[in-house]
This record gives sequence, C-alpha cells and structure tokens, in this order.
Amino acid sequence: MKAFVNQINFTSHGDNRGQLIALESFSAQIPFDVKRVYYIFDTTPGTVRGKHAHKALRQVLICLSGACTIECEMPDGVRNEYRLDWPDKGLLIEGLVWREMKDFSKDAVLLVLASEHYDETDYIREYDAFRKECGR
Ligand code: T46
Repeated sequence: MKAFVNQINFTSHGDNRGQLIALESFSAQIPFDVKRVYYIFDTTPGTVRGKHAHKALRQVLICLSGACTIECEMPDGVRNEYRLDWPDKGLLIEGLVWREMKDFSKDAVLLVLASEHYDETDYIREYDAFRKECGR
C-alpha cells in the first residue's frame, strides 16, 4: 500500500442547537470499512505516543476533545506535523508512515477509526526497521 497522509475537513450539520458530524464507511471522508475503533485519553503531560509505522493499516484520527499534534514521516524521510484541535478535522494515514502523537492538551480525546482488527504483526516499532523497509 502506498504511503499517504491527508487532512480531512468533515461536513458538520450545524444549526442553532450545535454541531453534528456523521461518518460512514466507504465514504469520501472515511474511504474504508471501519473494523475497529479506539480512543486515547488521559495522556501523561509531555508524553509522545505512537513511534511506529504500519505496513497496511488505514486509519482516520480525530481529536474529539482538546487537541494534539500528529507528526508523520513519509518513506522518503519528509516529516510534517498536523494539529488536530477541533472535531471537524480528521487525518487519514495509510501505509508505511512513521507516526508520533504529541502535545496533547489535558482534555484531549483522540478517536481512531481503523480499517483492520488489531494485529501486532502489522506494526513496525523499530525506527531502523522502518527506514530499512523504506529503502533508506
Ligand atoms: C496508531 C496510533 C495512532 C490493543 O490491544 N488493541 C488496539 O486496538 C490498540 C490500538 C492497542 N492495543 C494495545 C497494544 C498495547 O499494549 O494497547 C497498548 C497500547 O498500544 P500502543 O502502544 O500501540 O498505542 P499508541 O498510542 O502508541 O498507538 C496507537 C495504535 O496502536 C496505532 O495503531 O496508529 O495509536
């Protein structure tokens, strides 16, 4: 699977009562079947999570409350940071992308929609192994 990262702006059905965002599998916003949902919260101040890549997993990350930063390193070594600070922002990450999640606010709740069930064999947790897999 080709490595790919894309920021998504979800359509919000807002009115004078507030906002509502609906996400469906196989849509423009979630381009895969969602087989797993997990969320990260109550993070320790200053912590950096992630520090791994996936071989084939496709995921969309949404910070439902608070904010956090996702740093992505592509196979060619280019790194970009994405700040998720509102529930209408999503980040699609596919394929061989090294990701680190950091700068969590105290109230951050990071929701992740994943294309596959949990499979530890899909993880590359060693940075040197990631670089090797990228041919660097
Ligand atoms: C990712 C980033 C964004 C499970 O048992 N089932 C699960 O579905 C997940 C995601 C994790 N776990 C277990 C495995 C570990 O013992 O929960 C523990 C913490 O997982 P990990 O250290 O991988 O968590 P993060 O925050 O570093 O990474 C997670 C996802 O694992 C990863 O796929 O892309 O969030």
